[in-house]
Amino acid sequence: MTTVSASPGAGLSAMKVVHAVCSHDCPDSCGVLVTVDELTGRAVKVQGDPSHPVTRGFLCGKVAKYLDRVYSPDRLLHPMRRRKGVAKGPLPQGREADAFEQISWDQALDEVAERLKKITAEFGPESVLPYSYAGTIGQLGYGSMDRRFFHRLGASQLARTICAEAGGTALKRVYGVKLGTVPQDFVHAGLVIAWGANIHGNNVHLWPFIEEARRKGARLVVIDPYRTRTAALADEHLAINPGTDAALALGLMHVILSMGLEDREYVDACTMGFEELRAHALRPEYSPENVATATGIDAGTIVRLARAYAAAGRSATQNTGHGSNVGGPAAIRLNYGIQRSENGGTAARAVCMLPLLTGAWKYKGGGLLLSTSGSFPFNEKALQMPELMMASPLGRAARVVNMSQLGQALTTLGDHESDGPRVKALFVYNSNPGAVAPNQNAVLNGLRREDLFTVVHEQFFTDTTDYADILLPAPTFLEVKDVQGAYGHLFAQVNNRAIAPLGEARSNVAMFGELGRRVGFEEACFDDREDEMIDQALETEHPWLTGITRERLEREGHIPLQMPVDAKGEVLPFSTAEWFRTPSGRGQLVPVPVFAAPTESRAHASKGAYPLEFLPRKADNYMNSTFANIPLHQRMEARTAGVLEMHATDAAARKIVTGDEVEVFNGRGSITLRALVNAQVSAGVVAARLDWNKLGSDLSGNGANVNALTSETLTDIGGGATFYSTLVEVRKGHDGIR
Ligand SMILES: Nc1nc2c(c(=O)[nH]1)N[C@H]1C(S)=C(S)[C@@H](COP(=O)(O)OP(=O)(O)OC[C@H]3O[C@@H](n4cnc5c(=O)[nH]c(N)nc54)[C@H](O)[C@@H]3O)O[C@H]1N2
Ligand SMILES: Nc1nc2c(c(=O)[nH]1)N[C@H]1C(S)=C(S)[C@@H](COP(=O)(O)OP(=O)(O)OC[C@H]3O[C@@H](n4cnc5c(=O)[nH]c(N)nc54)[C@H](O)[C@@H]3O)O[C@H]1N2
Ligand code: SF4
Ligand SMILES: [Mo]
Repeated sequence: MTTVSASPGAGLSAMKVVHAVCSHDCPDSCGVLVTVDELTGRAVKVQGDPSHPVTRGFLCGKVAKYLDRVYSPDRLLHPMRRRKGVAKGPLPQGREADAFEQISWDQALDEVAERLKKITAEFGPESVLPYSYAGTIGQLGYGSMDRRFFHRLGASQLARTICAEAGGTALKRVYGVKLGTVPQDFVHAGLVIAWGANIHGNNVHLWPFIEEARRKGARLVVIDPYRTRTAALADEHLAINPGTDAALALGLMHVILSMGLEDREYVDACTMGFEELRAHALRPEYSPENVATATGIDAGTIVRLARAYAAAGRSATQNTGHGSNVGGPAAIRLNYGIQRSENGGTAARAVCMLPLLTGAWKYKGGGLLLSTSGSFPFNEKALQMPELMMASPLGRAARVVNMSQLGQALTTLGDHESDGPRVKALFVYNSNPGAVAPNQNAVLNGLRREDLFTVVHEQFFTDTTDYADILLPAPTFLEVKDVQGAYGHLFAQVNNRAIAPLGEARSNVAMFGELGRRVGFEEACFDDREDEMIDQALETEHPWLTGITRERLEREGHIPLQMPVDAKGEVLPFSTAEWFRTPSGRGQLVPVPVFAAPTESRAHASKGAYPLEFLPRKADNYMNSTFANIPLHQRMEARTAGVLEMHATDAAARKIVTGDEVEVFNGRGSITLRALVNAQVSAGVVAARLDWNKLGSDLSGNGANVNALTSETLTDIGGGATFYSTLVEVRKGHDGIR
């Protein structure tokens, strides 16, 4: 905390500037400077930290006006209990409080403790299910005291798969660690491929580095079935058929290997399984012509891209510093878009292999970036204490429930004896499953159960709080202290508390620690608070965190990780064999990735029951479902509010024109939107974006969002959600009325 200016004039207020970190689920983990009026204790300004090498002084459109969210009149500020006789179910926005009565924290915690004790005694501790994701990615807020609490209780464990498990596991299978190209080094690239990555919308701090490279002649190619902001700004947009990325990656390998464009020296030094992969990729099914049929990208383009990709970095003009980037190395910004698909793990694995074949890792600015989260070896074991499960009444590791199948967990789990008990208590924090979880009708049917005791710890009334028995108020990142890594850069940061929690909000750490005491846990670890836990997180032998202490973080705000450097002092991940953390110590090219069309796709032999592929997308100006209730953000997203984007061919075939009400449906559900016929999607693909159910974008009045259509099918690797493998049909009007 630094006091930068104390205004001298009489009666004027003193301002201090506090270093915070944006804790939203975003790769950029921006350094944020919060200006606080010391007399009123109010934050008056947020800005990007100009000294942070990736934030570089700016915040995205979502967080630039963050005080609108922090001081929103709609904040949930007090514990509440559902009023007797009020059924669980959707409540109109702005009127939610009518269904609840305000209670004190003491009453709330006692009631939650009593109910949990009763439920665990009657049904066994595994009948309690925590449900959380990345409302905050601060290390403490994301997973620390909460885990201790549920471990000690013996509650079911939650497999947190909804976002990144397929791709993350794929990356680890190929490289052994979640690490990639240093984001600042994208300025040196000659070819950038944004593969299932909406950089301009979801990872905007990478954008200036790419723009700088492009000013020096670099090319940007986007591979995405949707014409995103990123695609519209690119040199080339390849509108791939959803779920066919493994075919494209194998097609590129086919061209590279048949022309002998691989880097044999690098392949020999750093990979294993090359001959097997080579034989596989050279099979006729991965010829450019066959891959063109699967992906919808023409054969000539595939050959051209493969040659440009393999040539990148090898020509004489590479890395000349101030000169041109033409001929510079190839960097793939792979993001999690491609792995939200039935075979998305295999697709991610195939793409991850490309730089291993061309040796792109050898060059500054080359390689691949999916996630850097593996670079932050925080001591999670100390924070989460899994050994407490042994001290629980269960006395063993509890069963694991997959969060991407919450619908089943709440409706059918327990039908079979081998399932273990039914879920009788659900504790939601850091997440809004009523809006974001797939197969929404099953989820909401589960949440509606009157025999399910539901606690929600939240900042706002959401689509999930409508089903809560007890509501607990949560703080924003301005109101808590935490330590944070990033999945898109290599700086550890401290989030200092800028302002006191609003109302009676309590942090995840404080809330779960206190609840542990109420339930009767006697372990000293339930008394730990933020500072002690930050110290625990940093207490590790791992060399990359050497010298990074809480005191230093408090002083400096952000500190670069101590990554290994080469002779020139450069951090070049996977440039040499030492970097790999696979069992073989090499980049794994085996088992060979095999392309298979998702069962829910047009390309599948069965053709599926519905003809159109649906992209239930994220909004550029929201963070999943976060911000959807803030008027400023709604205005920024007005163009896509309640809209189904479709291609003229599909619209004409259904006699649909822009502005028509259209019902989008499949066997799982239906949502009624307004058609927008445009060129954002190709024929055969339709798109709509995530929103809160209760905001009324479903014109039928049923209060659904896009997840009414998505399934609980899991990815091939990692048990992830498959939002982008969804088939639908579209018809004019709804319920066949028009
Ligand atoms: N503005 C904003 N930023 C965000 C978020 C947000 O909601 N809004 N969410 C945050 C979160 S939780 C995450 S995980 C990251 C995710 O960041 P991204 O991984 O970039 O996430 P998505 O937007 O799901 O997917 C990226 C792109 O993949 C495309 N895509 C869909 N299916 C396929 C396919 O089969 N093949 C290919 N090649 N592309 C496909 C989509 O059209 C989309 O444009 O972003 C974070 N940042
Ligand atoms: N159709 C479709 N569905 C999707 C996706 C998609 O692209 N399309 N994306 C998926 C992905 S990648 C992800 S990551 C998930 C994200 O799903 P979620 O993790 O549920 O993300 P959010 O919608 O941002 O909701 C987070 C909630 O946490 C709350 N919160 C924030 N900070 C705190 C805190 O400190 N304590 C507590 N208790 N609460 C807090 C916020 O107020 C917010 O309501 O959604 C998935 N769902
Ligand atoms: S959401 Fe992402 S880009 Fe925006 S301020 Fe937070 S970390 Fe930065
Ligand atoms: Mo995510």
